[in-house]
Amino acid sequence: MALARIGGWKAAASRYAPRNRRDFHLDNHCFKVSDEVREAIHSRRPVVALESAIYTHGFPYPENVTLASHLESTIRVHGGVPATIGVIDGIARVGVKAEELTRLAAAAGKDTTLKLSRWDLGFICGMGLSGKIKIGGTTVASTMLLAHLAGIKVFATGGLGGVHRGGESSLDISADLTELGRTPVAVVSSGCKSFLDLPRTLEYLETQGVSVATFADGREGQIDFPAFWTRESGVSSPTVVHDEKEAAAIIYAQNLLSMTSGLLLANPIPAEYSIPLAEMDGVIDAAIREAELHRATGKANTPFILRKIKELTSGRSIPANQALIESNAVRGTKVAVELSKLEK
Ligand code: PSU
Ligand code: MN
Repeated sequence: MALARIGGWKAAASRYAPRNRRDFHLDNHCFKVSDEVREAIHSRRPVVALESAIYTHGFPYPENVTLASHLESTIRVHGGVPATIGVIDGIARVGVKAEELTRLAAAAGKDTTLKLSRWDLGFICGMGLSGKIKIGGTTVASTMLLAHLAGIKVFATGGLGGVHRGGESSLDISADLTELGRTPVAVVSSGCKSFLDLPRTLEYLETQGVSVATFADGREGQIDFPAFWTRESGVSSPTVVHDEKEAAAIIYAQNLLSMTSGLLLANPIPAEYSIPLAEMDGVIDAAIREAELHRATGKANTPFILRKIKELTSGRSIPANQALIESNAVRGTKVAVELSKLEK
């Protein structure tokens, strides 16, 4: 009887608790990888992860539906396999079907839709087991964690979280930064929005052991770490890469060195969409003041500021935002393609 029970427990444990990295490819009650993505990872095809908090908490509905499917097809056109990551019906999913993507995007702005960072993942999946909580958009931090569980090494997004202004006393520092310090996934982003404290963000990444490289795109001299809508930030990038081959070589080297940290690849917004820093500064200062007035702190801070910026730029920030994410998806795919050549 006791033995049978132990046998039963063992069988259950092997179903729910992966014993080694290969087993992470298996599905369990909290984590599912789509067939297409699993097959692509298995055969070492270039897979690019995409986050879903940008749809649930960054972009308004219905523009986010169009963006979500556009990003997936952009990755395919450039020879990659997209893996959008999010929580649906309480299950963390890597790779979603078209109708699931629409469900995620349509959940934008609803009180019941959670913005999920690393610390909320267990909560939503645990509650999901009892059917209580269903949909959540994953941030850079939680998307990295889930991408790594599935075996994905490259992830494209819009903006990275960072150290908030005044973070030295509020300690509001995005979990994206610590995740980069502990999870070996390369994140392609347009840097950080300048409502954050960029110099402190870079200092913090250095402390976490995260390498930060900005694509030079033929530029000479000082290369700035980009500030999302703006190519220039006045803050110098710690290192520079010239093309996707170089970026892939760094990922490959970090793997060969068994490094457990990630890599931040900063891809400046395409020049034709770049909004001058001085213009954005005024808008951002006003948005920060509004956020303080409404006491939008903690995880509500970033979505609140994004909404205000959209209002204050009469929606002009949206096309720029779309252009930079698309450009990051293309970059991410090219990096993943180069990486898969190195790994073959
Ligand atoms: N910055 C943006 N757009 C975004 C986000 C950040 O310019 O959509 C989202 C991302 O999902 C990022 C998260 O991972 O916000 C960071 O939130 P927090 O600061 O609460 O960790
Ligand atoms: Mn925060």
